Amino acid sequence: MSSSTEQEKKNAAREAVKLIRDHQVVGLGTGSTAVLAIHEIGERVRQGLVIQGVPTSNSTAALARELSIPLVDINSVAHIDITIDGADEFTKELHLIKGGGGALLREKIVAVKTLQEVIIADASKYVERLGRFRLPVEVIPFASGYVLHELEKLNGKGEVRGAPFVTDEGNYIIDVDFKTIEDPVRLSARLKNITGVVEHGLFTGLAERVLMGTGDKVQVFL
Ligand code: ABF
Repeated sequence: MSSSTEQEKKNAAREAVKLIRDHQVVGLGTGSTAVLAIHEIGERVRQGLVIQGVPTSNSTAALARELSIPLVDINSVAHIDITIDGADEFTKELHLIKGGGGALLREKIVAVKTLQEVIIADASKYVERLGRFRLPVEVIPFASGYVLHELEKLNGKGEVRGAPFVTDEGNYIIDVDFKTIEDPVRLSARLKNITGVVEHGLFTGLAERVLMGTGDKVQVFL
């Protein structure tokens, strides 16, 4: 990764963490950009910030524990005040593709419980139309063959990830090439209708803002 991309991620992460207030429940994202934010949060906790963290993956939970960020079980809180998470692609409509890191299901569960979902990204993640990045779809292993076939009917060319890769919930991920995704909202509904699909990486109407590092600045998309 170029140093400028790394700096763009760091700048976005830093601006996002400034939004966190004392006594909030904070969703902790997955991926390299979110990791930078979690390190920043760890520093603020060391300086006295009082929060309860809700991790979006086992790897994020392990990092949070390493940084002594207090964690709380998601099922013991009514809502999450703010979440800081990454994305693989985003548009100016705040439509996202997430799940490159394999954590989309828990990321979406955290997102739907979150009052302020803040996405952080470097400039390479901005696209006019979603689809350059293959869409991750989480499926029950028993249904993977059937889902691959149903995806083809939607003009999606799917490939089961890894050897296969298994998610924190023990499911498979199918990465789907839809070329360009013109209507993410419509495709979201059609994907959720396929028996055996647990969740997918299209996040529409969930992000409150995107903070994009670009050069030495941070651009806010609302
Ligand atoms: C997570 O971070 C995932 O949803 C997304 O796939 C990934 C992006 O990773 P990175 O920040 O390393 O580009 O939020």
